[in-house]
Formats: sequence, C-alpha cells, structure tokens
Amino acid sequence: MAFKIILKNSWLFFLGCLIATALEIIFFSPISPDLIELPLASSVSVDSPPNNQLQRVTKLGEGLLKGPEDVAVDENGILYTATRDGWIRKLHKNGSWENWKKQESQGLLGITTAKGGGLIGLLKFTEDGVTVLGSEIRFADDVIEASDGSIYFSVASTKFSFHNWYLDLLEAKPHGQLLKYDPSMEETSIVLDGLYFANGVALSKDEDYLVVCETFRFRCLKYWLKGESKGETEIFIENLPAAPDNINLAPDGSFWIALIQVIYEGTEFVHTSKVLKQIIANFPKLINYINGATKRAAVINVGANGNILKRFGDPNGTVMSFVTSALEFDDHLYLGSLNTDFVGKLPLK
Ligand SMILES: *[C@@H]1O[C@H](CO)[C@@H](O)[C@H](O)[C@H]1NC(C)=O
Ligand SMILES: *[C@@H]1O[C@H](CO)[C@@H](O)[C@H](O)[C@H]1NC(C)=O
Ligand SMILES: [Ca+2]
Ligand SMILES: [Ca+2]
Repeated sequence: MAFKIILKNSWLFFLGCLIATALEIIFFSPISPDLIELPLASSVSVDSPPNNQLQRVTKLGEGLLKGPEDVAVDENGILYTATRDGWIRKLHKNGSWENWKKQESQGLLGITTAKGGGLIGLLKFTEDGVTVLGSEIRFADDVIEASDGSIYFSVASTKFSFHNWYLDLLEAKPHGQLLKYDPSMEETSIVLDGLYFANGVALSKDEDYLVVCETFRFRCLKYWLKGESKGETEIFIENLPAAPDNINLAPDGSFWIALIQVIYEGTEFVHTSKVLKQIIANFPKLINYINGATKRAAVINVGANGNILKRFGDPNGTVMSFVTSALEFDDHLYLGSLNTDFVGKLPLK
C-alpha cells in the first residue's frame, strides 16, 4: 500500500515537473514564434543538376581568416574581407595579406568598397580612420554605395543580434529593414520595413533598382530607385531552393547570390510547430541539429530578369560550407563563408 502511494506521488511529482518545465519553456521562451513558409518542394533543388564546383576552389589566406563573411575588391584589384576576430584584412596583388583595421565588434558582416576610396561596413574605414554611419544598429548586415554617395544597408533584425541570428529565424517574424544613409544630410531613413531577415543588398548595373534578399523568406525583392516605378517594390526572385545571404552585381549585369542551408534536411517539421520552436529556442545546443548551414554550400547566378543562369555547389560541404557571399572579379569568383578560415577563389573561364 505504502509502496503504491509513493509510486503515485512520484508520478505526480514527475508530471508536475513536466508541466512546470513546459510552462516555463513557453512563458519564458526567448521567442514568440510564427511558422515559416518553406520553399515549395517543386522548387529546383540546390543540387540539381548535381555539381561540386565549389570543391575546386583555391584557398586564399587559409588559416588566417576566421569566418570571412563578405569580400570586396577595389579598382586596384585589392581584396578585402572582415573576419570574426574583428580584423579587416587586405589581400595585395603580390599575394600578401595585410592586417588593415581592427575593430571591437566581431559582427562586421557585409562590406563594400567606397567610391572615393576606402571601405564601407557599418563603419566607413579609410586610411585616416573610421566614421560611424547612422545611429545605433543592432544587427547590420550588408551595404552598398550608390554613385550619388547614398549608402543603402540592411538590418537583418531589430530584435536579435548576430550571435542570436538563429532565434530570429525560429521566431520567423519580419524584424528586418532596408535603410538609406544620406551623407549630405548625415541622416539615416527607413526605405523598407517588415522584411524577413534583410540580408544581401546590391544595386543594378544602371542603379535603376536595388535588390535586397530576405533570408528566411527564400526570396529577394527589387526596389525601384528610378523611372516610372520609383519607390515601388516587387519580387525579384522567390521560392529559392535555400536561404539567400549576400548578393553581388556581376560585370555583365547579372547577380551572384549565396544560398545557405538554414534548415537541415529532415528537420523541416520544427519550423511548422510553434511549440517545438519554443523548446529549441530554450536549449540553444539543439539548434545545431536543425541548422544545416555547415553541411553544404551553394551559389547561383541570376539574370537581371530573375532567371537562374548558373549554379555551383559543394553538396556535402567537404571543402566549403556556409558560403555567404560570391563576388565576381576578373573572371574569378571569390567566396566568403562563416564556416571557413579562407576565402575561396574559383576560375569562371
Ligand atoms: C606586397 O605589397 C604590399 C603593398 O604594396 C607591400 O606592403 C608588401 O610588402 C608586399 N609584400 C611582398 C612580399 O612583396
Ligand atoms: C563529398 O563529395 C565528393 C564528390 O563531390 C566525394 O568525393 C566525397 O567522398 C564526399 N564526401 C563525403 C564525406 O561524403
Ligand atoms: Ca558586400
Ligand atoms: Ca550577409
């Protein structure tokens, strides 16, 4: 009899603990999730037709560069990248790397060369020093400068920071923005709000529109800067086979977009359940099981009309994974990644 009561009590205790944990997970969850619209199964697979071109890259600066997310090349052919140790490094044409500028933050992502010389990240770096663009920004992502000096940049999330980017994906709410910094007024204004993780930003060849990618919406938008449609937004490309990160204009007027596998194959169901998302968000180690970014790499070349022209991949991530940017220069593609210690270089001809 006594044994039964103890057993009953321990079950009650167990049940109580379970309920308390569940309530705690849901009420103290760092996220209030929505569901993710996954790309249609019919969307072309990242690996179709299968190719492993990204396994053939030459590794630049191997061992020196920690997570070179973005790359930029200036008119003299000098390559720049910002790495996770806070350094901005330059690759000179003679093949030697220079530790150029160091900043406190390890979260400097997108960079672009400035028209008047130097480099623009969220900060502008010149030989003379560093200038801060605009106000307090939690999670700036990519940046581009127009020929009139305006600087367009994306804020991936106004809620989560770079270190918590996966929570933003789990929450799946549109916390992203596209901003414009006007250097003559020294003012920053919002161009587009309510974006789903605003990431890569690129200007078209004639600067008549810009493209901004929404990572976990698996699409990129076109925002018209000139002409009849000025101020209007339309879809540039949607239903991408993986999540778009940085985008760069190619010399022929097409664009290179890096695609990241933010959802590990077979774990899509997590993104269709709010409770599961809350549980995962409470146990950050679980995120490693559902995030496929480090498992493979893919980049696509998209024409100005939004058609996919070329695709390159590393389907099993043997050489490169988590490729976040692809930049074409002098018949080569330069590839940045958050999971390598080098910049990849691939001949295009
Ligand atoms: C390469 O060029 C840079 C910039 O001109 C120079 O500072 C560096 O010393 C050169 N390195 C070698 C090994 O020649
Ligand atoms: C990855 O793919 C390459 C061919 O593209 C193959 O040679 C290699 O064995 C694969 N590695 C793994 C771990 O599957
Ligand atoms: Ca860039
Ligand atoms: Ca990015």
